[in-house]
Amino acid sequence: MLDNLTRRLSNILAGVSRKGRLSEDDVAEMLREVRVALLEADVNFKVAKELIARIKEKAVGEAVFGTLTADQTLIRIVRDELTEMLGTETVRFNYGSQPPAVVLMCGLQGSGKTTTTAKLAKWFLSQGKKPMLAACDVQRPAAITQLEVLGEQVDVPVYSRHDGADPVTIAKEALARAKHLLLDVLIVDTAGRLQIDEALMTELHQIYEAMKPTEAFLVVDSTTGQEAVNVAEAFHKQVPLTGAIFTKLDGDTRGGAILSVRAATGVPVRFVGVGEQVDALDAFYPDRMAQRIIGMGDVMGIIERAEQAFDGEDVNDMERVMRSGEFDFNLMLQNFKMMRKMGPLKNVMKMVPGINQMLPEGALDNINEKDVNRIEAIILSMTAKERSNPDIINGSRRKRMAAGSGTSVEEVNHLIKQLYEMRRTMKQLTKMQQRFGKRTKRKGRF
Ligand SMILES: Nc1nc2c(ncn2[C@@H]2O[C@H](COP(=O)(O)OP(=O)(O)OP(=O)(O)O)[C@@H](O)[C@H]2O)c(=O)[nH]1
Ligand SMILES: [Mg+2]
Repeated sequence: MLDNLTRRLSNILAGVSRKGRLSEDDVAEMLREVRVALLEADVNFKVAKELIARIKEKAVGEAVFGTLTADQTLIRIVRDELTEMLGTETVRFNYGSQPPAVVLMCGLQGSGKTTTTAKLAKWFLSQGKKPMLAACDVQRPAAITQLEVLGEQVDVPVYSRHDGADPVTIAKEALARAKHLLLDVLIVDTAGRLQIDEALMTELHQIYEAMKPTEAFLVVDSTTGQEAVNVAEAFHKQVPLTGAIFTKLDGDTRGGAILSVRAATGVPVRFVGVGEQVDALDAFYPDRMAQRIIGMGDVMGIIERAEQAFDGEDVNDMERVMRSGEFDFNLMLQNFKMMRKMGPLKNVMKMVPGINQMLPEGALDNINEKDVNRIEAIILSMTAKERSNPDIINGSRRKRMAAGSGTSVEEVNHLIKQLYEMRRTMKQLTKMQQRFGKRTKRKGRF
């Protein structure tokens, strides 16, 4: 997700850090590069321009030029302004005053509404809530079946009718049923259209009026680029949207629209879809996203994924270790096991701070699980002492490990080097966060 932009921005900011005292010209040059990077990532022109203007204004205001800590101040300003642009605070889910809360899902055809409806249901389950789905897309008979199948998959009830009843009736009946069953949330899937037309808007409007949803989410396909911003604007005029969900971020997208939509329309991004599976939905955190795209990684994101994968098991140890830089091979091995549960390795790796500077371009996309098996084999061929104290691994031990794991000495060397680099990066991150004073705090569950 947004890999190119992340690479560009982290390189620009790393360049600034190497410079020492920054003149006004240096900063102007850096901002010009940031602007180009944003535009190339398909960020809305106006949004990019305003962001740059605000960063400049702050930089002047805080008189960064010529000071020794100009780079740190500047990076902090960039991070803060990006966060501001994405929506300072994480918006919590609004459960309303009386259950069930109603979520209206809307969007163009094929944007991912039905899939995301099921993903959200799964997310609510993970929050300890009891959701129900309403099949209000009666345009295509197959749409109802699709939702029923998905509902079964996530083990959540679906209210549907196959007798041609109109969507408003179905929605109302579903609401009554959800109330009767004392459920917490009703998620209403609606029909899509190829483009925004009268009929779609009228239907949506009717459902909206009948249901008075606490949340109205626009589902947008992130591969549609800037058009996504226009779509959001058009929908927002008809139905007061409370959030946007960008789908297909796992695909080939420059992703700029996701960065522009809130600044351009006021509608905050709430979730992102990162795969076809029902668990491929991530909550969207503006501060983490900002931190991530400037190359500071997303440690909180990794921890959260781990928590989900382990269903409440304590992963504080992992956080402590990652921050302290006391990483050894035992932990690496343990982490591999955890990471396997956390989803495709490359997605998790992308959240590691500084990873862009550590690896050559495209390296993460080439990560495959077979390589991980080889690494695991090497670690397994180590003695307990070697794992906890890698400093003792000399030449002959390296040879033994290579032979024992069916790999080469080069691979063993490489792995050991990686361990030390990881330690260094983790330490740097901790330092960076101390310097900035403001640690990324968990904003709590929704
Ligand atoms: N890779 C990927 N595919 C997704 C994601 N979300 C949805 N899809 C796929 O996109 C396609 C369309 O998804 P649907 O959920 O049927 O879209 P819809 O908006 O309900 O479509 P209509 O009901 O026809 O308007 C399906 O093949 C989904 O599997 C995502 O986050 N990543
Ligand atoms: Mg659908």
